[in-house]
Amino acid sequence: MADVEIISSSTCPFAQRSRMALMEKGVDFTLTEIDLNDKPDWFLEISPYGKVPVIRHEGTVVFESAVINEYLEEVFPEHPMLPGDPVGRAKARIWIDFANVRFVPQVYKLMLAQELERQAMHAQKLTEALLMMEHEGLGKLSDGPYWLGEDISLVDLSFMPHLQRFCALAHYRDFHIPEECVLLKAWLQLMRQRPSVQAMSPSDETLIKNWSKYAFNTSTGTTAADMREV
Ligand SMILES: N[C@@H](CCC(=O)N[C@@H](CS)C(=O)NCC(=O)O)C(=O)O
Repeated sequence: MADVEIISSSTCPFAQRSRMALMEKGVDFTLTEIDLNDKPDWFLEISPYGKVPVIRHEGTVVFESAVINEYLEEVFPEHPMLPGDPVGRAKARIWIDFANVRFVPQVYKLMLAQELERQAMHAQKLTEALLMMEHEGLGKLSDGPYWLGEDISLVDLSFMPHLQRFCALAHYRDFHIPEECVLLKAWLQLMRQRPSVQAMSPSDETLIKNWSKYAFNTSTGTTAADMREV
């Protein structure tokens, strides 16, 4: 029996972050996949937001991908994925927060927006986020090739799954990473080679099909409800 059980759903980008952390850290884990359209009662009892990922470890339940990843980092210190010094960790957390607060929501808002005017507004905000990642993040934090330097970190994991889903943004919204984001594009290529990314890489066709619920604003899930404009 593995130490950690992760409750996931096959195409969830947030669960992908934590599955990647487990793999990158070499932690043995059990994967329990659930159907988000038919959530089991036992899942609803342990997941107050009704969202994956959730992990169970030694009688403790932890949810929220960024919190799970920090928990894993503390409990399994081997293969560290955060810097050892407070300043380095603060910088890492600033960009993890950026991913959660400024980048990811714009991806969903652009997908969910139905009016052209709103799509243009969110496309502009997403472009600004990408340019900031390029120039203030990858351009200044280190010499690469990863966000914090030579080694992969929780920052890389926070951004990767949603960038993988840009095929859906291209398909439904004709949105593309700006040409000037050369560091970002090189980093994306590098990340695509990692076994932890390849282990959970649905085809573009699957991702496009799966995200039609956002593109046509038909999703009844809580993620869409949280991201939708009121
Ligand atoms: N902030 C959460 C977001 C998790 C999330 O939105 N998960 C989605 C699947 S990708 C989910 O479980 N949604 C439930 C639903 O749509 O009903 C995290 O980082 O873990």
